[in-house]
Amino acid sequence: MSQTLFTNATLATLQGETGYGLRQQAALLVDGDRITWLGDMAELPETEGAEIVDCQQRLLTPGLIDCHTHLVYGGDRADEFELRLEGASYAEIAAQGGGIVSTVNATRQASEQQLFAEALPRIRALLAEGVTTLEIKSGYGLDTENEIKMLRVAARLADELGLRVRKSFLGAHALPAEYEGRADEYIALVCEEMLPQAQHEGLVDAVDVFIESIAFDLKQGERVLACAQDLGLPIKAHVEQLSDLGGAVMAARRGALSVDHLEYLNPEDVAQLAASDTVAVLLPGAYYVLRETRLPPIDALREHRVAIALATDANPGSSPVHSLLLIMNMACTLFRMTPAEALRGVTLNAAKALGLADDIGSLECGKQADIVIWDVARPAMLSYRLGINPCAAVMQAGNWRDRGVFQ
Ligand code: DI6
Ligand code: FE
Repeated sequence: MSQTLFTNATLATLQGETGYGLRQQAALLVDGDRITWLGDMAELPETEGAEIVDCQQRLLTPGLIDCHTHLVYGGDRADEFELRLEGASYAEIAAQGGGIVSTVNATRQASEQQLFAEALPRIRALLAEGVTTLEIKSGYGLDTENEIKMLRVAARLADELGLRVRKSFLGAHALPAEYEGRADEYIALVCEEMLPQAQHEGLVDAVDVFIESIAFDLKQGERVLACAQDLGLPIKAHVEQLSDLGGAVMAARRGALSVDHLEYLNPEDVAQLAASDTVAVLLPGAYYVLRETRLPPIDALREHRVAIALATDANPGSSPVHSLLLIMNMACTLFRMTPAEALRGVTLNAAKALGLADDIGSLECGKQADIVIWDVARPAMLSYRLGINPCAAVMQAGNWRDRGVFQ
């Protein structure tokens, strides 16, 4: 099995309860697909035949993880961007048959091949900045055939790009037009047909639901999550994005992997999140694009030591954002998070949000060798600058995905 020894590195290991877990003048050994040793340059292990990569004090981090995306879809919604700039709100556009439902029409019309081709440049943008794992949701098909089509595209993207992809079934994302006035019937279809079939085809790693005034109410949302749990699947939920319906507490009580968005989460409910292992996934891209002014309860989340992850929420409506580095900057600038919290949010805590923290998310012996080498000396540089990509090379599961400067 091939070995790679990274020498003269600065490591942001993310080990420890807070901070970067920084090690200067360090080295790291990869054996096969795993990290097998890391320590000081003064204590290099014996390695015979290992490829030596002199990092020249560059920063190494775990591969970045985008734990919430809607990257597979048809069409675009630039027209709605213009409408919002003229004063229409996201909820008004949705109520008039635009929004998610308009992407559903475009997605239903697209072939699997078209969806794949349209998703590629979006994914490549993420990969160029060191993403090694990402989550992709369905939710723009809203019928059995088209939800499964979306999830197949996600699986194919993983195969062809050699990426780790987690597929979330989001059949309860919006009410399709043909079920107008019959939301409970649609939820029954989701639970009894769509989800079991998608799972039967091996296409579901977790189940998500949108609990919101423009989507499904708390009871309908809980029904979907309960069905998912009956099938043995992990759950998560879009909650408290535009209003407070109590979705976060309900999902956390059920042991959800994550609750996502949270701008309207009542700070007094955060203690109930802290009682679970549920991760708070914040999505500053949607906050920014929708020009939201209400901040998620960051101080309360911090105080109660709830793990906070960050993601792009990449989607054609509320967050046409394809840069995790930009998201880290937004988390600092808009949400007043620290650069260390931002890095934890796209590595270790994002791994937790996907239920993968035993395997990825930090530089630690035994974990997958998903490693990014950055052309910077200090980790705060990753959050600080906008519009520069300092990714110098990427290793995924012990294989060079992009040797970059180490040709
Ligand atoms: N919240 C979001 O931010 C995305 N879905 C959701 O439930 C937006 C999806 C879209 O506007 O197409
Ligand atoms: Fe989303």
